[in-house]
Amino acid sequence: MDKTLLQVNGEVAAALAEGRPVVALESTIITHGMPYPANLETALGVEAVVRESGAVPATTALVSGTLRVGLDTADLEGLAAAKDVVKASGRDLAAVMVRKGSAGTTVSATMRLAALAGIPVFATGGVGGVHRGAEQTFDISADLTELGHTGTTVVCAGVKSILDIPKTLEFLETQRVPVIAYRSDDFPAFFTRSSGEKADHRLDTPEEIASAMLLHERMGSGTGILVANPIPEAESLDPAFIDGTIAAAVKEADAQGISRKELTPFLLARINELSDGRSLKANIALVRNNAALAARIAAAHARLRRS
Ligand code: PSU
Ligand code: MN
Repeated sequence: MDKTLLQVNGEVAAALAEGRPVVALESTIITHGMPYPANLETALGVEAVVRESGAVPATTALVSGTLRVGLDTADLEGLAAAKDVVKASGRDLAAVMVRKGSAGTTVSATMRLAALAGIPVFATGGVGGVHRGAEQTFDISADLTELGHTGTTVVCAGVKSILDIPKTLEFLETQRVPVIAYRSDDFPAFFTRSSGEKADHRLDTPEEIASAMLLHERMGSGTGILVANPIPEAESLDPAFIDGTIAAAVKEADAQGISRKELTPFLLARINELSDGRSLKANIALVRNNAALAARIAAAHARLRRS
């Protein structure tokens, strides 16, 4: 791993050097996950939540060929408004860098950059997973294999039922990735607090999660940890309503032959449209909720590492 590939901003570099808590944030949610200007407002709002909760935000992206960790407002505005930006998973970074392109980093790419920078905790909305129909298409997100290779703790709100949730959980088991639900027995389904599947583990405090991170690392496990933080009750959507919306979007994608890396952005955009913005509102609330928990986990982790 070559840290010199990264351009880390001053605030993040200082926090890391002093052992203070930092939370990595992805940028595909900005470039491909939400419409403008909600994407920009969310990106700025999530950084503010991380600060209020006691950590330094480190949004990652590829900007004009440079791997960046910690962005300023102008960078975020540029990414939010850009139309020609790539969606980059970890494997895409090198080729885009060579042609000095810009990209939003997915969960897998952000884990790579966080690991390079030495940031143990990362907050997002939902991770990618095993798509419905994967037995035919083989469409399994690189987020899951990266979780099997990189020791970053990823705080999410579970996965959307655009995915096959039982298969996603099976794949995470195969990849040796612990799945820990926060204050819940069930694995959440992004817009709703339960997917109907049990989570493997439940922990109820940021300190317990930070302790589990340190133990996992001390055993040389070599894999990430997926922390599943259910959407707050008041913001969650009616399961029948959102399931119907997702099913309609998946059907449209099938009919239009949308596949590969276009599939997730297509589904996210269609669900936003078909739900009259209700899914977007829930999405914003849960990302903020995850950012707050990630900051508290990062703070506990920094304290425990010092002691
Ligand atoms: N799921 C969401 N919102 C998102 C994504 C997934 O609810 O913005 C983005 C994340 O960046 C994730 C990526 O890493 O999509 C996964 O894409 P794919 O399914 O093509 O691997
Ligand atoms: Mn895919």
